[in-house]
Amino acid sequence: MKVVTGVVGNDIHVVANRLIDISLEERGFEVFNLGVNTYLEEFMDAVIETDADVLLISSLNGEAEGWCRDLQILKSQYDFKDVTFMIGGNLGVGEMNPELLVPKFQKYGFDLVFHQVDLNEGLDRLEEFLEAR
Ligand code: B12
Repeated sequence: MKVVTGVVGNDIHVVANRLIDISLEERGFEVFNLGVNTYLEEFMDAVIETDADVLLISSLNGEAEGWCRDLQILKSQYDFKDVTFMIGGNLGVGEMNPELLVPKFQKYGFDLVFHQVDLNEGLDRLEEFLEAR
C-alpha cells in the first residue's frame, strides 16, 4: 500500500517525520515523504500523482487547525473515496483535550486523528482500520 506523508504548513519539526518514514517502510508500506513545510494542496496533488491509499499528516508546532480546516473543500474537488486520511502529533497548543480536538479534525475530513499519541500505537490503529475497510 502507498502512503503519502509529511509535516503540514510552516512546521519544520523533522524528527518525527523521519521516524514515520522508517516505521512505515518497516511495516511494508511504500512511502512518498514530502518532508516538512508542506501545504495541504501539495499533499492532495501527491496523493493523486502516486495513487496513494493513505495520506498521513504530521503536525507538531500547534498550528494544524489553521492549515487543515480546508481539507473537506479540497476533498470535494477530487474522488478520494478510497483514500484514508490520518493526522497526528501535537494538534493544538499545549495539553489540549483530545475529546474536543479529535471530533474537530474528524469534521475537517480526517478518518484517524491522534493528538499526542505514540507513533506505533497510531500505526497499529491505521493497520486495523485498513484491514477493516
Ligand atoms: C527540537 C524542537 C524544535 C526544533 C526543531 C528542529 C527540527 N528541524 O526538527 C526547533 C528549535 C527549530 C523548534 C522550533 C519551534 N518549536 Co519546537 N520543539 C522541539 C522539541 C524540543 C523536540 C521535537 C522532537 O523532535 N521530538 C522528537 C520526536 C520523535 O517526537 P515528536 O516530534 O513529539 O513526535 C512523536 C509524536 O508526536 C508522534 N507523532 C508525530 N507525528 C505523528 C503523526 C501521527 C499520525 C501519529 C500517530 C503520531 C505522530 O510520534 C513521534 C514519536 O512518538 C519539542 C518539545 C518536545 N520535547 O517534544 C518542541 C516543540 C514541538 N516545539 C514547539 C514550538 C512552539 C516551536 C516553535 C513555534 C517555537 C518558536 N516560538 O519559535 C518553533 C516552530 C518553528 C516551525 N516553523 O515549526 C512546541 C509545540 C507546542 C504545541 N504544539 O503545543 C514544543 C512541544 C515545545 C513546547 N513544549 O512548547 N522546535
